[in-house]
Amino acid sequence: MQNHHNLKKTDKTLSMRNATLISTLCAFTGCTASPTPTVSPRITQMQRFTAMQLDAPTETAANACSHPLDPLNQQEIILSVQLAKAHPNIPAGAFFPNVVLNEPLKEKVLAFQSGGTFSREALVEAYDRPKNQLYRVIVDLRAKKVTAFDKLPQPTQPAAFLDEFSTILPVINQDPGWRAAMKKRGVKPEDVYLDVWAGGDLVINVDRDGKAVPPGTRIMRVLSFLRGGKPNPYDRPIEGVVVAVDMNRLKVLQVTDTVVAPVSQYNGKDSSIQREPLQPLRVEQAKPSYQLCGQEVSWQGWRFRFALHPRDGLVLYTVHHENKGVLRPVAYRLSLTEIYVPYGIPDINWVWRTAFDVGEYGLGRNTNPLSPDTDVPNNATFFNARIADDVGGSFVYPNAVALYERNAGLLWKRVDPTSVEQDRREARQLVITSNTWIGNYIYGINYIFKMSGELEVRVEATGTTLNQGVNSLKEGAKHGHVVDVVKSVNGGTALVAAPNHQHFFSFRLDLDVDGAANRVSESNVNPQDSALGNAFVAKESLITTEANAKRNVDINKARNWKIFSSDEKNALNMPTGYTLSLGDIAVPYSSSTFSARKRAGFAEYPLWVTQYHPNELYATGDYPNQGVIGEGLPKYSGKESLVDQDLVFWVTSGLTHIPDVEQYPVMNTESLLAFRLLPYGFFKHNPALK
Ligand SMILES: [Cu+2]
Repeated sequence: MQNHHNLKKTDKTLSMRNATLISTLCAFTGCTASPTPTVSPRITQMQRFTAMQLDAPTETAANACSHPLDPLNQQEIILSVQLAKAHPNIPAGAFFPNVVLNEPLKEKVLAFQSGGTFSREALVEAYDRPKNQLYRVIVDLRAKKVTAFDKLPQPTQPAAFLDEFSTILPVINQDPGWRAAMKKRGVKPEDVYLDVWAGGDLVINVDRDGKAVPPGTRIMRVLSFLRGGKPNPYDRPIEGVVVAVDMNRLKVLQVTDTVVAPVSQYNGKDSSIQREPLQPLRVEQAKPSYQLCGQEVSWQGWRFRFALHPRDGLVLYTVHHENKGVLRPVAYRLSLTEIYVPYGIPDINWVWRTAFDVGEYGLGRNTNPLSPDTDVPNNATFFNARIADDVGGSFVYPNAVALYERNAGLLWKRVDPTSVEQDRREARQLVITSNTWIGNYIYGINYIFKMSGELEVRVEATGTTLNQGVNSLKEGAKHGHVVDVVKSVNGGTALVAAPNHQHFFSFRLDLDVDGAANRVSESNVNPQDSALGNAFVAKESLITTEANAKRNVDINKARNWKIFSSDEKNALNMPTGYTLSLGDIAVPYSSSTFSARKRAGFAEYPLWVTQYHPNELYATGDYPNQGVIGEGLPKYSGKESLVDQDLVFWVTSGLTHIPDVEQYPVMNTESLLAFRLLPYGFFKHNPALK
């Protein structure tokens, strides 16, 4: 009976930082019952959703459109985990936090001919929770066997996985320390939303009972917000309480109980009170101008593939420009490899809040469905995507990726002065986009193809600021801004502040401009001495090695970078090229000795260039969750030559976020320009002309 009672109470606190998706999935499935905490609620709903037999796009595509880079289908995911499970060293009960296509070697992909045969391999990560042991397994899905098996050095950690977000909840809910901390703040435990995070950098050596904590113990940390039957709990922080949980033994290590600040009882609903209604604005398009073949898109000379990767989210592959039947490569693979979000409050409850959203959670695993007329225009085509769960199955995200054309104003206009003839063209753009829901934030990634031969990439951030409860305006203004003064749960006044923080978005651009062999120059514009005083020149300097390829922007020199083909020349006998132009950037403001900053070494420079190596995929390394300093890009960048090599460009776009009242109670979308790739002698003439 007692057990049953606890179960019901726990049920009410069900919640998780990492994108429950339950509400959105329920919108599709019509489910109404609250999930119970004895199983992962997310998986339960996912399985129900999968039962609808939605197909991911490649699973319905004709064979002629199949390709070696297609994501794993349902049967392949099942087989991958079965093969890994059958390995004698994988213990029963292991979780599978990551099951993904093991991408074939670039040479093999580029040699692939439509309709031909190709290999299929999967990377399977298996995690033994009680032993804190991670395995990395490669399986050959054609030969049905394990081809590589690695027991990774302890304590290498996988990303947070689905089971953890539900398993952790009763551990906290039944904890006397946490319950006492809630009571002290006038909050009933059953009224709390628990927000589950990866552990961060704050190590715990001794638990609250004085017992030593084994080094490398897997930790998750949990924040509390007042739910109280109201929407949007992030507007109602319960300050001063953080629970750290040992995820290997599933027990509380520590409950910090420091600042007591009045808890807001704001109703969270103001965002439904809008200005006067907008009149409908519909896009009429009988059929799109693009063609689809499986995961391949062709439009206005552009041709590329896409996939929703469990970790990287939306990935573009084999980006080409086609003219008169000739396909010319521009990029092999474009992805977002990390999002680093450090908060700036020097407090024990905040210092560990340094999210590494790609490596700790995964973008594809937390995809948020897109909706016509709000996320994207109503003329969009939507794609479902299949992602593995952590126990050997999979689920399909509805509307995971959207593709649409939009009117972008004027492409060109000119007037012939002799005839006064007007010559003008519409600028059309093709956008492919996906959203990720990680806790209080939703991120959008947008690849925007233009008729000018330009590819622009933008990142969007929206959701709710990660709010702080404070005791005075002065306290709230120390490292952020107070955004609201409201009634507290105790009948007094509660102050809610939004703290300063930063977002760093690390993109990996495997560019192949007219082939893999490329060179890169930095272009700097300088005034030039001349008798008439009007001269200035752009000087291009070859970047020869990785050691010289950690670069910064310089607005005084109109600095950008030119990527040239080593082999191809244009009609004027100049190497064909593309310009890389950076957009919104940020510099880290935490101390240079701050451990999370050291693990986010990529953020020290907005551009790095390295020589291509197939396994160098992530700016913070393969395993950044509770990871070590020096992994990832700082390790990839050594002394290798960058001349006439296959080059990889690492671009970090950033947002230094000093929030204010306009971002409360909900943040309007902030759209960052991450970077632009612009043709530079690549075409014969204006590429909008055939
Ligand atoms: Cu922000």
